Amino acid sequence: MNKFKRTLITTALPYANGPVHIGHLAGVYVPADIYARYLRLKGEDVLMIGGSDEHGVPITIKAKKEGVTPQDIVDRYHNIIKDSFDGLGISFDVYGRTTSVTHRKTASDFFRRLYEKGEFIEKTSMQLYDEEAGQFLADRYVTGTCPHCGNEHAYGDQCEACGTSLAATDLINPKSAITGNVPVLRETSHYYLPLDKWQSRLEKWILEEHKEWKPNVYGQCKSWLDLGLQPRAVSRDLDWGIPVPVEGAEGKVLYVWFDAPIGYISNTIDLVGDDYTKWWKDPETRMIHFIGKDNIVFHCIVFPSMLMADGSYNLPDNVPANEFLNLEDNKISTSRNWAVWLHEYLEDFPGKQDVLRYVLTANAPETKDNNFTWRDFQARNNSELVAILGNFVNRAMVLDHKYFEGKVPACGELQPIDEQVIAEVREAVKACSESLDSFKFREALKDAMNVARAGNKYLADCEPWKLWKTDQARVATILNVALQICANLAVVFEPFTPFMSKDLAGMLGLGKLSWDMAGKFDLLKEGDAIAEPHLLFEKIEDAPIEAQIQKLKDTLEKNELENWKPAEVKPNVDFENFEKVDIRVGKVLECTKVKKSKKLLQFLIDDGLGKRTILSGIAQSYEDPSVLVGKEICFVANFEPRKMMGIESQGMILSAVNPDGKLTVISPSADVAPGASVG
Ligand code: B3M
Ligand code: ZN
Repeated sequence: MNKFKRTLITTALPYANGPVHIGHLAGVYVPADIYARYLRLKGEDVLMIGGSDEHGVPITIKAKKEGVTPQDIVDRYHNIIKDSFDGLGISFDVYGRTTSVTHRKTASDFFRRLYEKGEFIEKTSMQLYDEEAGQFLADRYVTGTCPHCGNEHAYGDQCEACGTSLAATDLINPKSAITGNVPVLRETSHYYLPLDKWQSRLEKWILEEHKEWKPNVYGQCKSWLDLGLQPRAVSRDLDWGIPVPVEGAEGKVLYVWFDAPIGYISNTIDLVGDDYTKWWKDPETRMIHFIGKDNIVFHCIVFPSMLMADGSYNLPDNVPANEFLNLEDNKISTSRNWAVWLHEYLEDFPGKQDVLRYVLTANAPETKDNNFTWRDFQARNNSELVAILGNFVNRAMVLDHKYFEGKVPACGELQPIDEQVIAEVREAVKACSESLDSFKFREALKDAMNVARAGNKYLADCEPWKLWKTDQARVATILNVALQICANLAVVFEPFTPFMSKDLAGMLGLGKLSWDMAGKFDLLKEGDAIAEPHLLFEKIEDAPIEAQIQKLKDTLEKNELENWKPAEVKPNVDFENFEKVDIRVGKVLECTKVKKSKKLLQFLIDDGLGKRTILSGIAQSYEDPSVLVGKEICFVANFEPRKMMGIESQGMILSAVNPDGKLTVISPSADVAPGASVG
């Protein structure tokens, strides 16, 4: 593996049009952070580059909606995102932004270099144009029907239903996202990167030289390459972005997917200055892109083509893209607010960063889409972190305090059971390393957990508390081994749960951690002091979990309301049939809840001819039914009488249903004599 001197880790730059959620974390940032921390522990030279993607249409759409500038939007979300990553312990060496001066210059220079080398084609074509808004519609500014799968809400750059990447002009029935108008076609010219020029080099590089890439990544690349690459426009007619830095391109900006990956370079420059060439151009540096599956083509085909067109950069060594994480069985969606937002999690669960990191890794969508549920979150905390890891460490340390006053006891001669647990720990550590080296983080976490499982079983099997009276030297050996396992846990868990690891290392008095400590059993010396133990993890009760589930239910209801549409009109009825329904006005004389029924109200109505009783299932909409007394309401007078709860109902009260399910009775808008017919 080590033909490389250093590793550059990049993480997809999240759009600064909203906060980050658990889908982003599970897909990109948690695995990247695990990997970066692991390499650092191994003493390798590594940089982890991150930053916000602050251009692109989603940002301008959001700004327009709120009546603020795109800069306002990106300033707001860049800070929220950056702080929340910090809060979760995502250990970026730099977290930059694509509106920075360095980035503007780096991206402009990059474009100009390619332009001067003749690497672009300039093409004039017909593009969608919104006449009312006075602007061209590209990417997310236009929605319509996907020509591949028929999804009616596809965007001009991609269909989220089938994942196909689209050109705005591919859409069937396109509609402007700005005005809702049907766009017209208008001529414009753009710069295109001829991806076809790089087809055969990409084929050789990916399909032949990188067969080790994850099957989901390799497969997507292969199907793109099999389809045959086409030139791709890298400029747009927009006013938010980096101006195309060549003459005659006024009013055009770089396509966001052209400038964003260059952001990795700019942010490296911001961190290390001219030394960036060492990280980007020295063949002894390897580059790893951590991304989600919707970004594969840009990182494996488009950006590498840009880098090849330049000619002086390294290509990525691996792109371990993840699939998607769903939330409670539904696709995570920023616009529908169906997400667990990181900044909210950090507020709702203070001090529980590791729990989220653990659950997202244990459940990572590495090979297929996966599902996050709050119940699973709770169960993994309570039955894994608390019951296995936390419990083992606590037991070992409490016993040590009980028998040896918090000093590391002497290790005597090892017995087979000790040798066995040592072997198990070493095996788990080795497996963990191998899994981490091959980007299998779920597996790696299981391996790390196996260290704790082995420790738990060891203590349970040895039962040192039963030996204290007869063989104190043996108890000393057992606890020495158990404490060494605790020290191993501090090391192997550092990439996954760094907060716990720091806490544990502190209690054990371990200095700086390094990966080569893992598997060793002399990490703690006889007589070393162990701090008074406290619990590493605490049980999560039902209440906070139920509160989160309720929050999601509220979101669901709110979305339903917002998406509510009146029902389709029923088939026509003729006058003759309509006339058969005898609708009249009546005056409410009495109105009370029916005992033992949640739904029914009992009305006594003056119908002009006499009094009648009518039952109506609207009790849940009228907290205090007496408000209806004295009101005139409409009712069906010839509705077949029927008995409910032992009471005969002689008619039907008319009421309207609101989108939120609330019912309201229908009253005439002015006084009408009871018994008057409605029609
Ligand atoms: N901002 C898309 C995304 O957030 C995009 C990634 C850029 S990485 C250079 O999915
Ligand atoms: Zn589609």
